Amino acid sequence: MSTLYKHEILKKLQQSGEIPVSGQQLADDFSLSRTAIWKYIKQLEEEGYVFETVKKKGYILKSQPNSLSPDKIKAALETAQFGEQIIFEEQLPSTQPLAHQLAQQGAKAGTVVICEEQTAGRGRMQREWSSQKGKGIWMSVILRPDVPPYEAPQFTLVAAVAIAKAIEDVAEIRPQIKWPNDLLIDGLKITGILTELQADPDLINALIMGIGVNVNHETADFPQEIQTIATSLKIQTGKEIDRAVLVARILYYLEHYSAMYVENGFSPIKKQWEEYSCTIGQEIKVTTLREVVYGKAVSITNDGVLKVQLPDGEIKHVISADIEIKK
Ligand code: BT5
Repeated sequence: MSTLYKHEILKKLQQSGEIPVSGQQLADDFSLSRTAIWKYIKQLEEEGYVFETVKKKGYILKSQPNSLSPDKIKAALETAQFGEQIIFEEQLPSTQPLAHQLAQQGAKAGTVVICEEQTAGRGRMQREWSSQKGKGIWMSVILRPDVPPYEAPQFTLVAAVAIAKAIEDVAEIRPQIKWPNDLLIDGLKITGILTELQADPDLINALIMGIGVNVNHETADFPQEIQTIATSLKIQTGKEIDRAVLVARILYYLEHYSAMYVENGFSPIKKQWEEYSCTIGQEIKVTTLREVVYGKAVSITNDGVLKVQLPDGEIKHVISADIEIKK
């Protein structure tokens, strides 16, 4: 059976809402037999779609599974290129290595690797990233921006704006960006971003953008050790969020803002970043690979570098670090 027909039948039923669509009508539209249509409907039911059958009238789509199937993501996509290619797995150790491998084999910009569960999800510097089954968005997106490798860290900031906007559209709640790679709601972490690079000395081959969003977790779904620092959209809004719709929205903004960055650099995106930021103006602790310093986050530069004023007045430029906001 063809996934294309399944996808099209689903789209028709989605579009017709509460008006029943008859098996005969679907059969005519797709030049299939009524038995074939019935088989596609059965297949969709096995995937978690629920239909009401109205006698002599046809099918009404009553509910859809909260799954991340490529069919469902694609039905919500509004991009030119991102998400055209979606590799979906029920379970992976992490989406990052597979995306790296596909990028090396020439996968196009906008290719997505996504899964329901990661068994060895990771953060920066090999820290663990907890990725419960069916609860969140665990995905890697391949980008191929035509910029020099030293600009790669700025894509973390670009992605942060893209994800913040998508969350605002879909979940109707406003996250804050904590420089460089966290999104917070109510001071708790909702999203982490991991930007990795495949590059020659002066050319980026691919950026592998790892995105983790906690969506439909209850507090008890998180491992004990992060229950006091992590949160989900469901905890914050009280609503179950359709993950496929959120993925499609993230891809939409990621495509938009990464193109804008390649065209004009970070400065046109900087204002948006600042509007979401909870970092600027705060007293912070900065931990880099070499040292720990305390100071006030004064601004970010047009290149996305954080400027920190130390107690003696010196301004320090921080490219990469962990920061902690002091209350
Ligand atoms: C990050 O690292 O925040 C980047 C996370 C990127 C995850 C995505 S999921 C798809 C792709 N595939 C992967 O394997 N990874 C990417 P970092 O700033 O180092 O933060 C890691 C820290 O966040 C951990 O040490 C925990 O304290 C905390 N943490 C772990 N899991 C979390 C979760 N689900 N929600 C909130 N905080 C979490």
